[in-house]
Amino acid sequence: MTTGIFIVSSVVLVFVFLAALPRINSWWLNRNLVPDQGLVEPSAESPLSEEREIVVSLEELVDEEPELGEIVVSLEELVDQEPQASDDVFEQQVEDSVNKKSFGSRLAKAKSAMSGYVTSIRNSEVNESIWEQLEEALIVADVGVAATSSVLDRLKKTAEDEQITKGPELLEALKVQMKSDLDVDRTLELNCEGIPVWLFVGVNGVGKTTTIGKLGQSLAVQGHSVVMAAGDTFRAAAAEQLETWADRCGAHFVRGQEGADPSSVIFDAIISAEKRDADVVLADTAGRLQNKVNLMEELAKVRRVADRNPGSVAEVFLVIDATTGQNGLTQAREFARAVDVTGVVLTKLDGSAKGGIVFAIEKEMGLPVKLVGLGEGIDDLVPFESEEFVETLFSN
Ligand SMILES: Nc1nc2c(ncn2[C@@H]2O[C@H](COP(=O)(O)OP(=O)(O)OP(=O)(O)O)[C@@H](O)[C@H]2O)c(=O)[nH]1
Ligand SMILES: [Mg+2]
Repeated sequence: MTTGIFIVSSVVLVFVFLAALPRINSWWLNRNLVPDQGLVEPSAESPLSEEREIVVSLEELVDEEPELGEIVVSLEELVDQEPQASDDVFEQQVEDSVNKKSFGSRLAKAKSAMSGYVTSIRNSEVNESIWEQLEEALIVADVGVAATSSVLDRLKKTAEDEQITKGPELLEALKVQMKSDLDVDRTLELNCEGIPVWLFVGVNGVGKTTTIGKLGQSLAVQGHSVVMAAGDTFRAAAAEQLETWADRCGAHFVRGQEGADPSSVIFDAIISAEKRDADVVLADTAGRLQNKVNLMEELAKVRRVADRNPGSVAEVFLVIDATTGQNGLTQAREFARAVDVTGVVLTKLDGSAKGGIVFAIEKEMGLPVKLVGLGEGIDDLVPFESEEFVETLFSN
């Protein structure tokens, strides 16, 4: 009998010991984690001490199993709610920033280039020196020699006809004249037979891909479905850059192999747009120098192919970096010759650009500046506002 009790107690003790073994083991591990292994004593902030905390808190979690269920539920709730919340916040951010970042308020450099002259002209009578100051101001603002002399010739005639004698009146007359010069149609064309294609062309690094990304976002916000075509097949990274933008704004994305014919990639995108009944194809192209004849011919081919049924080239945007100043005019001439440009996107007007290039492009090339890039963010693309632009240039 006694022997029986002894055997049963021994068996129970062995079971209790086995059951407690994992806990004893982890207690032993925690106790000996650092010093016994000859490692450096962890400081309060060291990753090792974090590791110990993680071990402990994981064990606590496992001990308190029911709470795990609560965590899973709350994660599920989060996942359910997240898209709704972030979509709303995102759209609100886009709206806010478009309202906040008014065109004029971002033209700091353009304004500061002119402001000294404007103050001086405002305090002058109309005489020989005021004309010299005006000429200098317009050149400094990047209006260009030819456009400046055309602006001043006409202003001199107005000053004579209207007998303007004071600086402030002369400035008002100049503003009226410039606003009227810039009063052109800047509509972005989406109505055409077939799938509208907007091509983006320009020299390297001017902001073509970024502009497509920003534009894709604003078109998406307006409810348009967009297909983006990675027509820059020179580098795989170029397609990846565009794909990132497509993901951000929910556009469908079409790419080809590195080195593929850009025309065929863009044509594939048009077919894909037709299948999914999309509103527009935004087609990227590789940056190229305007004096490389074969590359300009390739661009002409891209345009021809994109214009084939079911596609219809509705816009060819020449993207120009405003900080390159008058060089932008040379680019405009060559690209217009090759691909029949319909409008200009002037980027980086937030940087050191003075903005006067707008007059040169519009007066000398007859090309409307339709969009303006005012930063690298997704909402930093705005329609060109000629009235506000002129007011900002001549404010002080
Ligand atoms: N500050 C500023 N930076 C811009 C603007 N637009 C584009 N950028 C920047 O200019 C750089 C070049 O932009 P991309 O869009 O890669 O230019 P790209 O014309 O596609 O260049 P390639 O494909 O190499 O010819 C990037 O760092 C952009 O973030 C703008 O309006 N303002
Ligand atoms: Mg690019």
